[in-house]
Amino acid sequence: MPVVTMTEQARPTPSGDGRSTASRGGRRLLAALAGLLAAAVALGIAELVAALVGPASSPVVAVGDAAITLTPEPVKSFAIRTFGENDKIVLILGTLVVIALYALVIGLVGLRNRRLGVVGIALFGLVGVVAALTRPAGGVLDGLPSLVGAVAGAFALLALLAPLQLPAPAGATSGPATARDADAAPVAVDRDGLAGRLRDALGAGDRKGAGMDRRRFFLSSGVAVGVAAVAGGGGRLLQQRFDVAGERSDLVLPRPASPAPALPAGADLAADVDGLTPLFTPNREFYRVDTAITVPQISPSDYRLTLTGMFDSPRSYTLDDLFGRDDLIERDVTLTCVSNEVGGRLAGTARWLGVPLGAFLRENGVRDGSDQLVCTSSDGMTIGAPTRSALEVDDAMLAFGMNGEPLPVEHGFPVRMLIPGLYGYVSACKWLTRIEATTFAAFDPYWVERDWAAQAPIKVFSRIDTPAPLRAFPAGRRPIAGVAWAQTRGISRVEVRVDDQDWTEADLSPQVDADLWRQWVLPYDFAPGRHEVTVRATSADGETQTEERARPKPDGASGWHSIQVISR
Ligand SMILES: Nc1nc2c(c(=O)[nH]1)N[C@H]1C(S)=C(S)[C@@H](COP(=O)(O)O)O[C@H]1N2
Ligand SMILES: [Mo]
Repeated sequence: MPVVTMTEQARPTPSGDGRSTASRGGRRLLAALAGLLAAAVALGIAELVAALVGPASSPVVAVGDAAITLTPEPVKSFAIRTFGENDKIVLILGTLVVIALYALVIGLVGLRNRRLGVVGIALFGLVGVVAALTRPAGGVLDGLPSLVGAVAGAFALLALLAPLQLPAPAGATSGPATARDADAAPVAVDRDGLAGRLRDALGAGDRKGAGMDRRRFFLSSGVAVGVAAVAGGGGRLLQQRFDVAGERSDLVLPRPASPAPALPAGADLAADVDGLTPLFTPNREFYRVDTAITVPQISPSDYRLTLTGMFDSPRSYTLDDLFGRDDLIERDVTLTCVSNEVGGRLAGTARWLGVPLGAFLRENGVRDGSDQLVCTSSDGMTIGAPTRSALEVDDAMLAFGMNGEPLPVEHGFPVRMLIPGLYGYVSACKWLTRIEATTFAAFDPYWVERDWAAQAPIKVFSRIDTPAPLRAFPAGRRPIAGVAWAQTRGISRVEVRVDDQDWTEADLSPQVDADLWRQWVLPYDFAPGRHEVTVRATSADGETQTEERARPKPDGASGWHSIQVISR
């Protein structure tokens, strides 16, 4: 890099106050850092206050929540498709990056005009407050973390910028020690390079000091980092007091009056076929789709399920009320997401335990005029299910058990709805706290407002799990295998086509229940080369999966799953 050695006298700087452009660059760099640290302090303090109010009131969470609500639907589906389970982590990271960029700018603005810098922080706080207050489940207190955080951030910004302010130009040299030798020569100045600015900012290679108090700046920075880390880390830790994991694991599930039918021998073909999806999905591996950045934490003892709207005799239920019923059912059901693409993995099967939904609704006197049940979760999500399906679909339930455990918190603890045959977004409301009997005409729930279909029965679907596409394997005999589903109807046939040969029927796992997917396997002799493998399923009521491709929006993807494989 070009380093020019010279004296101040030899070459006066253009900034008439006798200071080099490089030192100005250095100050800017430190000012930007000041902005960043002020934001860190603001966020850290906000996390601490959120530990009093509740995790969802944290500005990062609230702003992320708002971003999810405001994000155009295509972007949202793209995020679900691309990042899957990690969509929320990506969102939080994105939010933090935006905040960081904004904070850098605030630091620079604050260097020129402190008042404007403070206004910038105030705006930042305002966004957090508004985001927290406008959450569907938001209360007045939810604005507090952003408010207090912003005040702390403003103080931090002022404290950090103070050492960067230049002393008054003429003769006011009573300033900081580092400015003492302001006229010393020679100095090494790399006028424009970033490295030079950095060096200048850090005080290396420039003994001149540029009239700012670096030592004080770095001291204040250290304090800011400490405050941000302790408040933020402590806040996060303290927020765990809202966690209900402990209470969840203390719960003892009641026994069902009607247990799940026994599985036939050899029910799970995955035992013999590598790479085939197991019949039951372990809870930890069960796909998760929701808009909740912080998972709602509902204490079992606080839980209430309220019924409103078109009921003759609506009651409100505690968890004990639900657990204590004598008509509990246990059923094996496959749940799937409307966002699932052809070949996608947004589906899972579990053994669910809960209250039979039809009986439950009838005993509360659901009226004939209601054709939609609007289910509301504790975080304000609304999911609208057809009243008729809720009443008539066998095995529809208010579920509180999943594979022998209380529902995992991510999957709706303590109670969710489940209606086999409907995609999750029109049936499977998690963290369910209210059911309103109403009509489709009267209310559009969350996803319908975003142009997804109001009614969405699951489409006949089949997927190839193995062999994996485009990963070469030795030529010869190996199974082609996967799963197929058509909940409430069941699967009666799965056919596989390799290249342009005829369709061949695959073996199916034993029929367990129409609400359950079926595994399919077809052993096949692969000649060396590249092959195209395609699958299609037929439901027990005779509908063969359509070849016609449709995107997930508005009512679920369709089309045959087809992959390229290579054998050598
Ligand atoms: N409260 C709430 N319930 C919800 C959702 C949500 O975002 N919030 N998403 C729905 C969707 S789109 C699906 S596919 C299922 C997914 O359930 P899972 O996460 O347990 O697999 O939950 C449904 N229930
Ligand atoms: Mo979904």
